Amino acid sequence: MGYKVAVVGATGNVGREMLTTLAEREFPADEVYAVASERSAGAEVSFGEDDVLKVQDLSHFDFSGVDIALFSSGAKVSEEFAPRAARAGTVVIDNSSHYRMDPDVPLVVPEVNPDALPGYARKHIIANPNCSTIQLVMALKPLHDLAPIERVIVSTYQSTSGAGREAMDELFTQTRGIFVNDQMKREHFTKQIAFNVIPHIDSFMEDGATREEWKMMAETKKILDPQIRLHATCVRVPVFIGHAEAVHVEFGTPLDEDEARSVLRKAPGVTVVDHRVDEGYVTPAECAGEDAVFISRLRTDPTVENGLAFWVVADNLRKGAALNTVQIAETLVSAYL
Ligand code: 11C
Repeated sequence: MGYKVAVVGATGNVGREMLTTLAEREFPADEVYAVASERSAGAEVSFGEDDVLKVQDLSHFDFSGVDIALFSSGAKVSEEFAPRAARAGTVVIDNSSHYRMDPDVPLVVPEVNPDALPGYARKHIIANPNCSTIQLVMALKPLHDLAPIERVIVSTYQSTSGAGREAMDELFTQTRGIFVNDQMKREHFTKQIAFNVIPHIDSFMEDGATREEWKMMAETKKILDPQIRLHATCVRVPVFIGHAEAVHVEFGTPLDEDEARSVLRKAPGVTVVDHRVDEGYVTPAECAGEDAVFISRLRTDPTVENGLAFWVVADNLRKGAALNTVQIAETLVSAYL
């Protein structure tokens, strides 16, 4: 039997990628509905190579009979409509930040904490982590199984697609504008993004961290281990797709660098590309469109006891969002629905 699947936020960066991923991976769906705000209702979106879906208005969409809904319309929409869908019997897999820290909602990366998934039964909602958290925990989990992680310092280099399609357009327009001497327009970013980097993603919190930095800390603890201490600096860079992170880890027991490399090579969903030569590492330009989380530049950090440093890169719209959501749906239908 096939499932009825709705993609809410179907016209956005992640929503479109969700439709592509469902089609590419041949998710066992009888029906796929594209749903979005009233503004986008009636528009058409591609599903796979040949199909086109007409976008339906979320405020009038009837979730009864829909088995799974993948939400990617932002926290406010999820807050209002995910419980509505859940009451209709739909299991919601939510890509927004709204339910991630709810103790009754599992926060899942299938390769890392699939055991959390049955918790969906409490609210009929499963949360998909933030993109920058997903690629980080994919790298940390195999290492944490080898030697306990005590502390992580991470600096991110996040692409503009994380902020939406219009933010990508802003990078394009500003870059072009600089060459043709046009007036610089800023709408989505707090500073010029073309030929610049901005140490500010999401809103500021009282302690000086940004919410993006707080999310990386809180979500890593929830997914992996509440004992891990993590401090992040999140930076927006003038890249269209692909988030990169420089990660420094301190372990509670010694960890051999070669053993770490070998364990990461065997980890599901992870690809190690680590040659100490020109081009022997992965950058966002190469990871765009790829499913794997790539690890490069692995080396001992001699400045702390049991320290390891590495570089991790992933397509933030795929493993960081749409792919992880679809993988959750796949695990759900194979084991629980
Ligand atoms: C960014 N990581 O790159 C964000 C996008 O909490 O789901 C995803 C925000 C979230 O801007």
